[in-house]
Amino acid sequence: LRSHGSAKYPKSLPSLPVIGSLLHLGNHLPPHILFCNLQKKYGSLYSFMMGSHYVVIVNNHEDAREVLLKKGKTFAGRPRTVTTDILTRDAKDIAFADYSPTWKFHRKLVHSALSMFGEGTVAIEQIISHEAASLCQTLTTFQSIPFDMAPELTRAVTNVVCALCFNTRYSRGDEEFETMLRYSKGIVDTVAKDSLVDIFPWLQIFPNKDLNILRESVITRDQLLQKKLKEHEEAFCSETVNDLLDALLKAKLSMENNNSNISQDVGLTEDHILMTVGDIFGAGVETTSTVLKWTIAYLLHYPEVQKKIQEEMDAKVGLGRHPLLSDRKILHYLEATIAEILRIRPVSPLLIPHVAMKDTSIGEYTIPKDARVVINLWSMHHDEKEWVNPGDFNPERFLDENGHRVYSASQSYLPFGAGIRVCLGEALAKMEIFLFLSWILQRFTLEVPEGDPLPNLEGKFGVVLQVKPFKVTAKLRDVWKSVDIIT
Ligand code: HEM
Ligand code: PLO
Repeated sequence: LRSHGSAKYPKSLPSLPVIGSLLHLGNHLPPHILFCNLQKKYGSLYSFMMGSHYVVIVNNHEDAREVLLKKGKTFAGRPRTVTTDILTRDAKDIAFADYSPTWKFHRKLVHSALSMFGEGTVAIEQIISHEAASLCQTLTTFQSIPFDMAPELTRAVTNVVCALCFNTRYSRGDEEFETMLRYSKGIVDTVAKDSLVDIFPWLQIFPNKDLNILRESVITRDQLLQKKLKEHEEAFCSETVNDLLDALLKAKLSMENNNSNISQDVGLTEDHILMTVGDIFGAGVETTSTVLKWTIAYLLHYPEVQKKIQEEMDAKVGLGRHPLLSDRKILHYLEATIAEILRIRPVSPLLIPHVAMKDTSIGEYTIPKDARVVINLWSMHHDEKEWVNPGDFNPERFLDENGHRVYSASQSYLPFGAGIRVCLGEALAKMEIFLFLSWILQRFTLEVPEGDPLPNLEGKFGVVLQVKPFKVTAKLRDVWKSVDIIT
């Protein structure tokens, strides 16, 4: 980079070959941890060139807030990458689309559809509770037999987002659900590796194999989405909008009927509708199920935390009724545990990369247009200046001396991002996580199967930070054995 007069750029790592070797010396550390460690040498804001891209890594909350909030619009761009282009038909979705009128329009449509069918209504509480009841039923059939809870958790979460997007649900053993599990794993294992990944070069060791898996997975996903679209078009009635897909179709049709070209201008094409629903469906499934898996993994490591959650529930909810969303106000310890999980194992430790849309600055440093800006949430959530023993799992850090939930335990905490690119599903995700966990823990105690190791808490980096598979036993709690109020 040329330096203009007094312009001061973030400290730059020496050069690509050196970074390459650094990454290798790092013994293949996952990028969020490597970028956190590099602060020791380069400070909390630093940059490097990766191929032709200038990349800035932000590791502290002051700078992150400037990027996401104070200068949110300036940094609202997204980079184009090989893998996300395959996933989204060249960024015709929301999450990987650059800042544009089309992106804005779709984000708004989805936002209002989600509040119409979900967040704002009692309907969503019923949908989630129904799935939670069905999940508990399944856990009962596994009574004390060690099993992998992941597919059942995923099915419960999928059914909630299925209800919102498509007005359908999957039963156990449904073939379409099994197909979805398979293609989604294929996508999670391969997408955003390459360009998060012009950034992470060692991943280029297997791009071809990965690209093939990604392409095949995307083809299968597209067939599923196409089928849903066809069914919705056939049954469409503009009077009864049942789900997100109906809402998108309605917007498209009403624009076409006004025989304007607006639908082309704002990009309300079939591709856009499919990719937008694909985003919400994909995000809805992979994020929430990941948080539930992390929570269970931690509860197995910290049985005393599980016990405290149960004691609080016994005292405040009891056995005579189901947990309700309104209990979020009184189940402080459970809410604190969820907050702590989102801190210690953020779903998206590097967010999605942002792009500077014009020449700008972060703090005293000049940032040129087109710079890719990676917010390292991991560093923020593990900052020793902001958290006491950040490596320790400790829900109490989100409670005050009266045991009440504190809302901003630290400024250095943004599990859903912030600003104009903030997560669209935050409210939905929080409702689901709370209800599923409270239903499960009201009735069951989760334990490590005898002779099995504790779950690995390291995490596998990808488009979401995944837990490695592990088994549990779900034992019906003694207090329940004599109770039959809830079936
Ligand atoms: C974006 C976190 C659940 C939909 C994001 C971002 C984060 C995030 C960190 C990126 C923000 C940025 O790049 O600045 C989470 C967490 C979740 C969760 C921790 C669960 C606990 C969901 C759910 C949905 C969803 C359930 C769908 C209903 C989206 C979408 C975006 C997004 C569409 C892209 C927004 C944009 O680029 O304009 N999420 N998310 N998320 N999330 Fe979530
Ligand atoms: C998950 C796998 C799906 O098959 C496709 C998909 C769509 C949207 C992505 C999601 C995946 C992963 C999590 C993402 C989400 C958009 C926003 C969310 C990246 C790849 C987060 C946490 O940022």
